[in-house]
Amino acid sequence: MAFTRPLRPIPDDNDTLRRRLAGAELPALLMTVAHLTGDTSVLRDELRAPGWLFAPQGGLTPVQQHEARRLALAALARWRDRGEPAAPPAPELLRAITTWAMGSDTGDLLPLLAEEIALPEDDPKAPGWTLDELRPDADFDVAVIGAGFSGLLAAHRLAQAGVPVVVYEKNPGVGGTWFENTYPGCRTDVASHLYNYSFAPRADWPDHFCRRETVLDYLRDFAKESGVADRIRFATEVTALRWDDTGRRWHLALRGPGGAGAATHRAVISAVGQLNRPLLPAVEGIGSFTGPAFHSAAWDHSVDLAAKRVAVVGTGASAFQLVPELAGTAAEVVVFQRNPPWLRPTPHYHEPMPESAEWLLTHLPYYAQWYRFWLFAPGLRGILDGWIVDHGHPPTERAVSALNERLRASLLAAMEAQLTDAPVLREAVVPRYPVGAKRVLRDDGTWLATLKRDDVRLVTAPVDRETPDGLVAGGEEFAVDAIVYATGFQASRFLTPMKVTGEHGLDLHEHWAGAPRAHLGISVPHFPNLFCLYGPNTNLVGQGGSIVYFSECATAYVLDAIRLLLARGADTVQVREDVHDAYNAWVDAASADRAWVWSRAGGWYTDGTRSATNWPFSAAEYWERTRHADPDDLLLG
Ligand code: N01
Repeated sequence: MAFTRPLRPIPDDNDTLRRRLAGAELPALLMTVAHLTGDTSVLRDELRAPGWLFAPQGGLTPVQQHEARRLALAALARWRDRGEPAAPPAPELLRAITTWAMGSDTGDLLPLLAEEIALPEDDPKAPGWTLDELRPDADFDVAVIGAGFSGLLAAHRLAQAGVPVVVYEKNPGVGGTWFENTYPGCRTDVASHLYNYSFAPRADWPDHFCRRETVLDYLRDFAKESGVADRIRFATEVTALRWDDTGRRWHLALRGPGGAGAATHRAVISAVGQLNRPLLPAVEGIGSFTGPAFHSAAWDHSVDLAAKRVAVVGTGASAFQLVPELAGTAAEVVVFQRNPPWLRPTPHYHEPMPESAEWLLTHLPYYAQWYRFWLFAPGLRGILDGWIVDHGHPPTERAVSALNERLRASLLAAMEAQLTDAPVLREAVVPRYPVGAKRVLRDDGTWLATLKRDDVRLVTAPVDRETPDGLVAGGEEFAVDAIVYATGFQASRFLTPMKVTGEHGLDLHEHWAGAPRAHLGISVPHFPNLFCLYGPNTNLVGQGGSIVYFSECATAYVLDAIRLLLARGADTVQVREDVHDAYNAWVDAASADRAWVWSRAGGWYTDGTRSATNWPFSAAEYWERTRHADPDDLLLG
């Protein structure tokens, strides 16, 4: 991996170029060609992808693909022969290209899109200031808690600004959730080329959706190459944070290799994640099983599951990946399902990247940016609309709007096509809740094929209790040799189990009283100089971008708030209470009209009355709100 890599020239002879283009994602290639040549005539209506990302090549037919390749090759060869340099697209060209791709005018999105198409070395979200420039004598430093995607990013940005930073990481290595989740089959379900920092892309992701080991390698490489690794105190858990009203700094209680410790810092960024603390179900008798039993996020690799009878509780994203890996190795897998997942067709989910993809990403100027845009942009428009409740529809547990009904029909058709030979299974696996109420999982046929196997049994009765021999569900006992609880995380219990005490001894968790809220998911009134990444209401549900993108946005905001503090000679910064309250009223009102809060299906997106986890708007909305810290929203002291 390299942060930025100089592009290499494209070949002189057209036969070689033609071969290299074979692995191109054609919508992205056409956009690249239009950009480089300035000639948008290649962006023909008949070559516009009919739907976003439901299939490779945007679902273009072989005939369309042939024509797109032919046009692209001819235009690229002419551009190469003219020897023209590659430059960022002018706004009108950017608008024309993205409007073609998205099927509606992108005039309102241009500043965001310009950032997306920027080269990694331009890194538009990097802080444009340094501590030395603003306040060279400032006694200011930051503690970052957690060295996952968000924590490494925050530490890197602070280092870029010359702000002293220490990262506390409870594990012996970087990666956060990617360090901890070692279950078989663990991989991303966001496209690999989007699942990296915008300014540190990787051209050589081996798979469309990378395995956990590859993601972890990326984060390790990033920590090393950026120098952030040297700032991390590994195996050191922050157990408590206490704000000192007089000294105006945070006191941290630590538990590390040498036992208990303490540290003080001017500011703290919590980057502990939402999906960090495993959740075991509240079933009677849990702990009484005499064989091995463990959570999917705490996989016990000392247990050999070959030829064993294994129970897996849950059918969320983790179970969806690990059950197919166990099937065929274990003697039998018994899957306990409460709510089945909706499945989104992704035929290339387990496939490697095409052979020449890396070549294109490293040779063809701006192809990497347009490819990323193609992966990123679908949710900028449209997808969110599918989750919004239309009270006039009227909403039901089948669908919450006419658009939601259409989404349901298309996902259902794809599932039914796999279930023509399994009518009994069909009854069990078609969800009885609206699409979007839970995470929609990426499907290439593996899941339902696994459930059809003779050595896999699906149990839909509720788990009543754990016994010394196995699990009882619907009154029947299932004797097994091992139990895997793929039952998710305590997502809404933000910043636990840390004890966080703010101004005048205010306890954060008592203050929240089970309903965590923060301004932009970042700041809580009365907790000065404390910032959260991936905090309350920042989980993105298919509306474009990725959670890495959200971390980049939130981190840009945090750095800007710190800039204000330094530039104005202040010691503290915190959000105004009225701003925080108005913001959260706006979020809660919108959330109430999203499929995940409206539906009774439950799960980690909701507590039954509201959502503490999900962002109910578009990614563009979050980008807009986090571009700058508005001094009018803040109290500087
Ligand atoms: O957890 P989950 P997860 N009896 O909470 C069931 C990310 N992720 O670890 O739906 C029976 O989604 C529960 O049933 P129900 C991703 O954001 C990403 O799978 O509540 N079942 C559900 O089926 C994801 O959303 C990847 O009715 C019980 C399951 O357990 C998030 O992590 C991979 C039960 C829990 O599903 C969490 O996913 C993995 C009980 N008593 C995870 N209690 C990628 O691909 C709970 N369940 C990147």
